[in-house]
Formats: sequence, structure tokens, C-alpha cells
Amino acid sequence: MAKTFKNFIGGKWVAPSTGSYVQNRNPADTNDLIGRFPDSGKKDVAEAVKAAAAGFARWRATPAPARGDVLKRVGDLMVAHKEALAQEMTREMGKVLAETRGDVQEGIDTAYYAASEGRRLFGHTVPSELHRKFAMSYRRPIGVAGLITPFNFPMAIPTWKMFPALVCGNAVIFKPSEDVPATGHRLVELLLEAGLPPEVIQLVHGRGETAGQALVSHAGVSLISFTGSTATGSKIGEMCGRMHKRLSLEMGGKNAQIVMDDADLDLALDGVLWGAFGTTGQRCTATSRLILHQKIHDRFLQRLADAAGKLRLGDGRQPRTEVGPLIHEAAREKVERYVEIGQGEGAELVLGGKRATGGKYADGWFYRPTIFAGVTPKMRIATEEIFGPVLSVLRVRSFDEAVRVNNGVPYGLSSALYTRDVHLAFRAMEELDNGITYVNAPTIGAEAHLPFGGVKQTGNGHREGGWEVYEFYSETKVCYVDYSGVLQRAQIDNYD
Ligand code: UN1
Repeated sequence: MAKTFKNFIGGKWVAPSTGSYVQNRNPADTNDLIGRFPDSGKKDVAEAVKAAAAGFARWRATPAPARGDVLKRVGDLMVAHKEALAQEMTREMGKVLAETRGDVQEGIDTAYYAASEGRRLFGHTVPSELHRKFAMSYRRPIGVAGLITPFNFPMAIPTWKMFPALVCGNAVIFKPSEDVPATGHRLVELLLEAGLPPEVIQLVHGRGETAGQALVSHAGVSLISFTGSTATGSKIGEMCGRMHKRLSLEMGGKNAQIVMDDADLDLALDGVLWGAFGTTGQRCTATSRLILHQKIHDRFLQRLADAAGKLRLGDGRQPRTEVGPLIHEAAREKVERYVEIGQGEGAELVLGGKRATGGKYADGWFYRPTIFAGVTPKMRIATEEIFGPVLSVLRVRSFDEAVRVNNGVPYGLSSALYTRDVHLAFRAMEELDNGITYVNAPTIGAEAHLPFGGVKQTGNGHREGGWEVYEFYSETKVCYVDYSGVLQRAQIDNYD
């Protein structure tokens, strides 16, 4: 009998008020039931907000370096449990072990960065325009942070949001994706083991339309950070706009890798295999378009189809597996729909285009790596996010055309250029309309200590990771101290 999990609210593990649960199954073997997780509702969220408000009052008074020390201990615990966390994560989410180890590592990197930020959180001191007057800014916590995270990075993405939020002094309500609640549960256990005061973190499991919606619309939650689809992000944006909430959105992508005729083609091939089919294409940063210079198009496509056809699909826990299953049946059906759309649009299916079934695939949500050639820039498979192992290949005549194609989609997360020409490399950095551009490296692989995010419909101007995220989770306060003993009127009594 699989375990029944609870929410963590007000320092206690509690059952959901709804009495209902969501089943969590291994996507590589759906007979493997990992657990039953709360399908929480409004009432659970309201309880969590009340508890978090009390937690905030205490945590904001804790010195920031001491808050950072808790995160240092969380990082140490993640190091100690890295392998077990990775194994559990692959069972729950499907991606291969090397990747889930990387996912935990990204969490560790984020923990140590956030821990040290507790000793920075810099403000500014600024000269005043008046005599004997001191001017400075410093950073204050905001309140209760509602964090809504996706399935594809079950550990890393929650840490990107939670650790900066905590070191800045906010209390957190965490709603992990209903597809990866076990990793969310483990993360909260580690925070508590590291000594985080229990009322500072609330874990509310559940679905987006219910628990997520209740969190976004609750007046006691001052800020929301969401990673997920652009459609859901728009709805959250409307609600937060009406309620004047601070909001960070990290949404879809349609990332392209460009390969020029002078590129190192071996390197470019390794790059696209990893970028397109790593994580079974389920990254916001996944390479879903390949833009090939016409001079190398046929040659490169042939090599790519041969190599992608040899990728070993299977259970991510088997050491030889290179591509795992999709997260659930609905994801697989979405991929199937797009494969039909691509064929209907006249693109040429050069690889895959079908489920992997029977034998070891019988009980999992497997789909074969798929490549379409002859794709043109306006096709839906060239512009819409599929979030699966489907790559659309486009042919261009020049670098300028490649830039136009790259920029001609509504999204703007990452891009990659393979070339040996230093001029083109610098032009790409300037002209590709994305939040992140890689030169001679794939579209995936952002590092935790640099800002992460995209332009256009990928985001709303904020960044996760690096130094910028600390701005999002804190409010600037400015203080002036006049020690002249007389009234000095700014803009009027200056320069006497
Ligand atoms: C995501 O897919 O939402 O750059 C995050 C990368 C990873 C993070 C991806 N470090 O691909």
C-alpha cells in the first residue's frame, strides 16, 4: 500500500481539508505508485497563509547571515543525500539519473550562493545634495511568498525561488507541481532538518486550478513566483495585476540552435542531441528548432537522424538509458497532436513520430525522438512550444536569415550559435532576441549563479538565479538622516 502524504502547515504535517488526494506514479512504469498526495483546496491555503504570516514576523527579525546559515546547512544535507534524492527524483519524474543528479547539484549551488548572500544583501550609501545629511538604501523582506513550480526540475526550480526568498527574510508557501510532489516533500524535510523555523515554510500540495489559484488570489500573499506555461502565466498575471502583487513569471520557449557552414559539425551534433532530447525535450530551454545553413543542411541532417535514431530510450534509472519517458499521458498526447499538425502542415517526418510501445515500454509514457525537416518559419511546429522530444529543422541561406528566423517567434528564452567566426559570434550575442545566448554550446545548461530568464512571452522582465533574483524577493527602503540641526529643503536649499 503506497504511502499517503500530508501538507506541512503551521509547523505540523496535516491532512488536506478536502479529504481528497492525487496519485503520483512513476512515468516509466505506471504500475509503480509512489504515493497519494493532498489535493488541497482554498481552506488549506488560507490556513497556510495564516501560519506563514506568523512565521514572517519571526523570520524577518532573524539576522540575514543567520538565515543564510540555515541554507548552508540545507546545501550540506543535499550533498549528503544527493544520490538518494536523484534516485527518488528519477522514479518520480522519469529523466535519467545523470540529469537528476545535476538537478540536485543545481539546488546545492543555489543553496551555497544564497547562504553567502546572507552576508551581502547590499544596499547603497549615496552622497546627499545637502550638508550634514546622510542618504542610504537597504533591502527589506516583503512578506509571504507563494511559489508555484513545474515538474521538469523538481528540486532545482523550487530552490531557485525558495532559497533567495528565505535569505531575504520572507516566509514561503510552496506548491510543487502535482506531478513531482515527493521531491517537494523531501525538500521541505531537509529545510526542517537544517533548522528552519517550521512556521517559515508551508507546503501545500495540489493542482494549479485549485490550490495554485487559491494561493495567487489570496490577499495575504504579497508575491508570487511561477514557472510554467505562458497560458497559465497570463491568467496569474491578470490576477496579480488586479491585486498589485509582485510577480515573477518564467514561461515557455521555442529555442533555436543555429549551425553555420563553418561550424565544428561534430560539436554541433553533440550539442543538438543534448539540447533537443535531453530531459526528453521537457525543458523550457530545450532546443526545439534547428536552423541549418544550406551548405551543411543535408549532410548534418543525415548525421543527426542517424545519431538520434540510436538514442537509447527507457527507464531513467537504467544506467544505459539516454532518453526517459514523458511526464504523463496528457504530455504524450500533446506531442502526438503536434506530430499530426506537423504532417498536416507539410513538414517531412525524418525520424520517430510514434510512441514506443510493448516490452519494457508497455507501462510507461514513452515517445520516440522525433525530427521534422523542411519546416518553414510560420508553421505551428516552428512557433509553438511542444515540450517533448520533437525537433523542427529549418534551412537558411545566411546568418541574417538565421537571426530573422530565430527572432520570429513569440518566445525568447535561449538560443545557440555554432560557428568559428568571431564576428558572427559577437553579432549573435547582440542580435539574437533571447534572455540567454550560447556560442558553441547548446540551448540548455544555464548555471545557478547567473540570471536566468527570457524576453517576449517567456517572462515578465524578472530573472531567477544569480544576483538579480535578490532584487525580486526584497523591497528597497531609502533612509535620509539630517544631522545639520536646521531645516534643509531638498531641491531648494542646495549648494548654499
Ligand atoms: C527549465 O527548463 O525550466 O539551463 C530550467 C537549463 C537548466 C534549467 C532549465 N539549468 O537547461
